[in-house]
Amino acid sequence: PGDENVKKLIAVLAFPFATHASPLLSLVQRLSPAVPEARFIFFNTAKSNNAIFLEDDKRWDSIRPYNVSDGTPENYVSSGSPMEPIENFAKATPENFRTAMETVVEETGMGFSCIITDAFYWFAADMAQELQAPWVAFWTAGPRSVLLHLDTDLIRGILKLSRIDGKMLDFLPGFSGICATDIPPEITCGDLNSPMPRMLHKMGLMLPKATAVAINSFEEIDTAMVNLTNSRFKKFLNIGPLVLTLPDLKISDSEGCLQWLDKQKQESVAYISFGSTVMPPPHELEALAEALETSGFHFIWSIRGNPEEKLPKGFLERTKDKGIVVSWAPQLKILQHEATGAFITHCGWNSVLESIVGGVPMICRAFFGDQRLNMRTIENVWGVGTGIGDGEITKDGAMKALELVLSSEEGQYMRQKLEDIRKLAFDAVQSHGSSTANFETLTAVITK
Ligand code: U2F
Repeated sequence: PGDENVKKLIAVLAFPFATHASPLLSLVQRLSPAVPEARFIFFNTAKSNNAIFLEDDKRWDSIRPYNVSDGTPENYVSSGSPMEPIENFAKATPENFRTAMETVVEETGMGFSCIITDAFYWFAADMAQELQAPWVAFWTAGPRSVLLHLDTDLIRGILKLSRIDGKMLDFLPGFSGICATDIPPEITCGDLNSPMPRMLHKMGLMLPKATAVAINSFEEIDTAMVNLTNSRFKKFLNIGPLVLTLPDLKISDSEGCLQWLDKQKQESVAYISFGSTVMPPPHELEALAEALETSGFHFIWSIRGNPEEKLPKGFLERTKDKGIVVSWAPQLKILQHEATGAFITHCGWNSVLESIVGGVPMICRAFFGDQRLNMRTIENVWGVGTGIGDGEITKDGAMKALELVLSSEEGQYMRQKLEDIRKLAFDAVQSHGSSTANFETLTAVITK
């Protein structure tokens, strides 16, 4: 709306790391037409805002990026640890958000009628109470991990921190057969005084206070979780997969991955990506490269940075007829292409959903956070993928997994199961689907 038609201000508080802010922006883009009189202020770091707001996109004029401090101390010299920017940012919250929100209130003379935040932001419970406004928390991962965070204290009490190896979560409804070592380590053994475990612990305590928790998932993907989540939150709204509910965005494919795929046989290509933050250690990259070279399967490998430096010497030249290596791939389109037959993934939730939507079985090498839990769900609950070796990538383990998924009957069986789940995903976002109904409930919460 033009300034004079703005009747409501809605604050959106994004988490600026990994793939958190862009699904939150997708959610807000979907909400905005439903609340035409509202202006959404998207509070996020400058770096993340610059990455996700496309310059020429005027479709969502009612969503305005607003930069907040990223918490980098003055004269800061980076140690190179990838956790450091996250920890600096976590320390700067919630003051950085509060300052920015106060400035907007002063500038516009309007108060916020609703706060939509990344679910990590437990402090929004207090903000919402002060404003007497609803708090909508958005969880960017799966339903199992959010439930476990609620029970951090219980789980820690039962498992006893020092020895979790070999212990099972059978005492938790819905989690029998899941090992304690498979769940996010922040829950079982993280130091609750350090920034991320502390934030997640507090989140577990505060999230039940949210007016609604929205999640980028759909009820039918994990029916065992539906009653459990409904009983723990005021409103738990599966509204995804969001990738199926947005207009087709321009996805750049400067390296021609899709054209190359057009020339490949059906279900013959392995796509490899470890998401936006993970980089496997050099010996695992080498093992995977050797497995691809020896097995001869065709591949697209998305690897951030300079591939010449990351992959074995001569690998790119020797495999140039078999595969493409790019620094960023049109993943969603690749996974929907009929030539793609396997996805070697770190099991980030967005990747898992995209693989399901594309009907591509997964070969899993999980690293941190919810990823191992997602891997177990893929393997044991849905049966649509396999682990790789003993957790680390080895040449032999990768070759066996590729063989299994790309050229065995078991791989075909996984594809059939995926077809069923995939259909459920598409049904959920149809006009009578569960995600559509939940989205309407969510709209009602923010328009009230
Ligand atoms: C964190 O996950 P990541 O950001 O590491 O990974 P994903 O959730 O799988 O999201 C990666 C997204 O980046 C896209 C891809 C996904 O939408 O399509 N992408 C791409 O377009 N091209 C590429 O070459 C590579 C990736 C965290 F690490 C996980 O544990 C969490 O589950 C996740 C959600 O909270 O956030």
